[in-house]
Amino acid sequence: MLTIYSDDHRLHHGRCELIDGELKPCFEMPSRADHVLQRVKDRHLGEVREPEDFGRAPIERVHSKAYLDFFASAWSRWAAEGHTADLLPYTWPARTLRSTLPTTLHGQLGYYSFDAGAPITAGTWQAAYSSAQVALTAQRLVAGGERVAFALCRPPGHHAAADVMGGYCYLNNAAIAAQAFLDQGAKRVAILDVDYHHGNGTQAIFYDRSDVLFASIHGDPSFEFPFFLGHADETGAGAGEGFNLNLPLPAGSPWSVWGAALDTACERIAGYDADVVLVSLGVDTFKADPISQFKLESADYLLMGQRIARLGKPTLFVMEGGYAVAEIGINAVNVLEGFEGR
Ligand code: SS9
Ligand code: ZN
Repeated sequence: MLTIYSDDHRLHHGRCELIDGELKPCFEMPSRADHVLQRVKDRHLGEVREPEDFGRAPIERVHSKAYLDFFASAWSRWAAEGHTADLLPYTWPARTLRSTLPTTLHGQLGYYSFDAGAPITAGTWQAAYSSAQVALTAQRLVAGGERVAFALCRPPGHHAAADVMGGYCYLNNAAIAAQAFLDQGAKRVAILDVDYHHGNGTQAIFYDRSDVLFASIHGDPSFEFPFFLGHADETGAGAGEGFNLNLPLPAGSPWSVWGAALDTACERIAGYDADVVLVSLGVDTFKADPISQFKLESADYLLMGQRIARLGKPTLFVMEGGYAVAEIGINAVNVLEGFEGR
């Protein structure tokens, strides 16, 4: 299968995140994408191509213009104030406060984010923009008749909502690609989010719509990030009622539990009559992931790919999380090899 990849991901390299009261190096680091790309090449998965540039218009189909303008200009505003450190928020409009847009950079950063896990550096906008173009380029290939394509996106996207960044995510690559399928004539898109964390951004973007089915298997938000979305009783709203499926699982879940949830998600997707299946491919379900609590083995990712292939649909894989850097390539490419029946 074709892989779409851009070196621009390197332009985003956050310095640190807050872990247990200390600033530690970001888990979401450039070498993640390098390892996945290397494994794609080592396993001769197929050709690797640069993304095309479809501009801002397809991104504006998902994200608000005000949010994009803020994100694109945030670093230059920060630098103009004389700063060189990463730009990180520290105040959010939580309960009892008002969501009114402030005038200052830090106030606006709090308004447009939900956690302190998405640092803005000098190259973050360009990296996130290119990551979205990677997804859009792979999307075009599948829309044009390819059975499958792999968008090797970095930074990831599934925690980003229409006008909110967080959880290492800025632009929702999967949602942007899903909307592009619809805008090019697809009637129904199924998104299967297999990342360890609930894809709160993707769910929020499509929650009141029936043209996108969102199904997610993840650490139960009662104990796991993002904590405030991803429960089983979130089934969609209005026209979207019945088109959102959350399958939260307990800490320690191995393949026997995870694979059963995948069967449930796939059965729902099979009943949806989707034109295309988009997979938010996070491999932080791995037993050695440093920030996660599931127990999947590397060989399990082959089974994951095989099960997804049995849906028999044109499929777009979009890279999300995975922080056991040494094994991220093996695990991600195992899903793709399993899909191809290798
Ligand atoms: C761990 C903090 C986790 C966010 C994780 C985002 C995962 C994106 N102490 N912070 S796939
Ligand atoms: Zn994750």
